[in-house]
Amino acid sequence: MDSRYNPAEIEEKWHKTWDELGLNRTDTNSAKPKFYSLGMFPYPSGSLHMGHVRNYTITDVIARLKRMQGYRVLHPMGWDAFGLPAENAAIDRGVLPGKWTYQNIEQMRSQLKRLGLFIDWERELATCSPDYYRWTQWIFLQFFHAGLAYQKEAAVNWDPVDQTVVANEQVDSEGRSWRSGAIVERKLLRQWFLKITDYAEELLQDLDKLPGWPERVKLMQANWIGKSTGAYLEFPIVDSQDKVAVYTTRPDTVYGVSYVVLAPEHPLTMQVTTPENKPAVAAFIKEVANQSELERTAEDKPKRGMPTGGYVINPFTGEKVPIWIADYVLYEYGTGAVMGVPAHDARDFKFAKEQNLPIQVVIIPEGGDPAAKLTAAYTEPGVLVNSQQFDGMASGDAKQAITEYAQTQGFGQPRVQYRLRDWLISRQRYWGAPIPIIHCPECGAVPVPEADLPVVLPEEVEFSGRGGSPLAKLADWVNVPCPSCGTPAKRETDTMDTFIDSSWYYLRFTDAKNETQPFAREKVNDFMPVDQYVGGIEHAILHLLYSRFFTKVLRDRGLLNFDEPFQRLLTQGMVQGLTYMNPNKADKDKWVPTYLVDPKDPRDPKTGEPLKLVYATMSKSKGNGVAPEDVIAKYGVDTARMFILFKAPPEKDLEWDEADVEGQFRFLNRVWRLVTEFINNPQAAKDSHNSTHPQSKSEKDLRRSIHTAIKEISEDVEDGYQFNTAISELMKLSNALADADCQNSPVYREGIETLLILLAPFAPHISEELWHLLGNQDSVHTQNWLKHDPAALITDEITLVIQINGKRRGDLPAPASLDKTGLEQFARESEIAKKYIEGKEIKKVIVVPGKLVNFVVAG
Ligand code: ANZ
Ligand code: ZN
Repeated sequence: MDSRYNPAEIEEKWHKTWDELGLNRTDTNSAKPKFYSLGMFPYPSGSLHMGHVRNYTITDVIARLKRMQGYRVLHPMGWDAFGLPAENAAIDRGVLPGKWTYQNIEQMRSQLKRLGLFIDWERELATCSPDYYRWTQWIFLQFFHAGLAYQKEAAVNWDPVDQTVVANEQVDSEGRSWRSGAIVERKLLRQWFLKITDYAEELLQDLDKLPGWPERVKLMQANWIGKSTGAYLEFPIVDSQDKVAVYTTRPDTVYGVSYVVLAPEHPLTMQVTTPENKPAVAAFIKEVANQSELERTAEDKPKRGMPTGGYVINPFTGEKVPIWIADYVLYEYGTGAVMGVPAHDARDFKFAKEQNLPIQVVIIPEGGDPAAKLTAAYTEPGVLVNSQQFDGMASGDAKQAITEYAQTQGFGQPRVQYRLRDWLISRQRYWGAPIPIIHCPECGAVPVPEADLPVVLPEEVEFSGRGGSPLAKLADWVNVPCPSCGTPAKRETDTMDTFIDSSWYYLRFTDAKNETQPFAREKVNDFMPVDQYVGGIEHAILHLLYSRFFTKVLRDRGLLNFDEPFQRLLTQGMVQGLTYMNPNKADKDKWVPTYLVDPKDPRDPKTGEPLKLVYATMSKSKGNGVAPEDVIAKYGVDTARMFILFKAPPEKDLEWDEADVEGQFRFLNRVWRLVTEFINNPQAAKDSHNSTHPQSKSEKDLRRSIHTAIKEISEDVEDGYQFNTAISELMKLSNALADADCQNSPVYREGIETLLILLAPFAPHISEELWHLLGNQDSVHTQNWLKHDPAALITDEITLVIQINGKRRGDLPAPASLDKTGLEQFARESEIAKKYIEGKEIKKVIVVPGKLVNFVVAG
């Protein structure tokens, strides 16, 4: 028999056979429990990178394992195929977005197929295909009918380079768009929103139903939702019927209000401004309108503002308080107005100092001096002073008492506030799902009738360059009669945020071919929720929050019957490669692509400065990527998988290291040799039936190793997918086989078979090939996962420690069968004991069975 391991040959062969046998298809035998293993679907950029390979290797191992453990497994794949890069390609290269996208899908599909993953390709979907986005549009209409999709004039983040709106969450901490990297501007536009705020409380509460999610992801979601509790208080405007409503988390400080501040965009701003202040206020409003939210709220920036000349009355004191406007008050949060309490809020303190506004202390530390001068805001809890009937009360109690008082007096009430905003979903872009709405001059926004879905995205369009949606220029497409009254009307030309497409794709996989509904209720309820979801931490907030929101809305529409889409979540670490870094530079500028550097004398090609070699997340710009196809060509898929799984636990970053890749290749070669030598041994046992009665010490030892491996690996994969330690156990088992002295025994055959079954989910091709070389007709992947035999783990030898007067003098192997008396006798006769007790009086012997014998001697 050929003793050479040739991965390329066997991998291709088994892909074909598995396909023919349909092993990768979803088992629909409903007698089995279900398991849904899902990796976050990729954007079809055109080439598979190592992060993808890691992601889908993890879900594949889980899928294969669960399958062997008796589950019917759903492990699908699709394409998150709408989005801006396709449009940019159209602009830059003149290729139609649809064509570009489908070509990329072709290419990535064949790269994925080369990995031999057990993916049910019959359920493949692409979000840009009309048979998918038809249902995206249908779901949008569900939101619309539920009153959860609405239009509103909004100050939006405008990306001046890509000429599109980006959501708040798509702007980074420096105020840059995640798309183009340009600093975003503010612009007023009529936009579509989804009312995710209606679900804020449930999205927060239900995090408790997700014990299988990483704590840090749940914390990020909770912070994003940002629940706070406080009070809503109304300050009547002097000489007006109107009131300024504020939201405060510190009603206990209301006697310390020095001023109230309106957001410049607040509708009352111009009304309260006195004529002489109007020009300055109007100019200020205009200026602020161009700033991003981040600029306005940055901690380190001076707070800018000005008086309006108007006043309110503090309803608690009856005092007149000036109304200001300032950039740090955001129109979209709370009521868009705040009460300024400089003594107890850091931001107000700064502002009052800068603007020379009075500072009135109303909370002091227990036993503190009410007259002491503040050098900074006192923001800790304390005792109330200068607060009339509330003086002397603890600030915590005062929050409630003051809110209750306001409520009985009719100028306030308790209020819960969330930082979460409604989700802005309209994009002035082409390559997305058209929003299925027709704007009629008579009826307003009219939904496209369900029978007319999908609203097809015209494929042949002209890209004249960036700026505006090409859809708006297609008169034939835009102009349609109103579905309700027949008046000439216009289609909505905005398309949906691509996060909408990915908010429900996991549902579609349960019934991907359905032509009459997005999914059948019984199918979605059968396979959902996803049992194990795997993807990058970059999706910790948005994608996961949106998906949870969609699930809850669809549940409330009666389309499905579960509360949460993803039972367990694994956020995989990044794949890192070695790259050069200039330690004198910051951020993006510090990376120098490896291909520009002479490894013998690594220097910055621009400045000549010496460079450091470090691990960093693989990326094109750093030039430190390792192409999956190169690794596969050199070592095969199984080695790539083994390396990825062995090098780091799935949630940790993984440092690509060629030497370790080779190490795994050598291991697989060892397995190959071990099994082929066994096959070539004419005396080898023909079956392993009698292996349960090992006779010789070698047989017993080997059998213990076999069942230890089964036990340990089963625990490792159950317990947080510790694939790295599982692979260590496989290595131990292969060593035990190599060292065993019973090649002809049925136990040895049991060992070989066990090794292949346990290896199968990790290195599926080599284990299948060897399984067949062993003479098996069926697939190793249809074998049942193994259960360990507890009897095999029992050792018949213990290590006995000998003590003299409690002091350890040595140890020796002893038969496990000995009882207390037998052990004492055995210990007395040992060389160690003889040496120490000869000629001495033994006063007492203490025996701990299985462990030690202690001789207490005199003298
Ligand atoms: C008076 C006060 C006194 C406040 C004090 C704090 C300390 P969270 O916890 O994030 O909900 N605030 C309210 N609406 C605002 C807006 N639209 N723009 C900017 N700031 C706003 O924060 C609530 C607190 O943030 C509120 O409580 C308010 O200031 C401010 F010693 O009211 B506070
Ligand atoms: Zn109409």
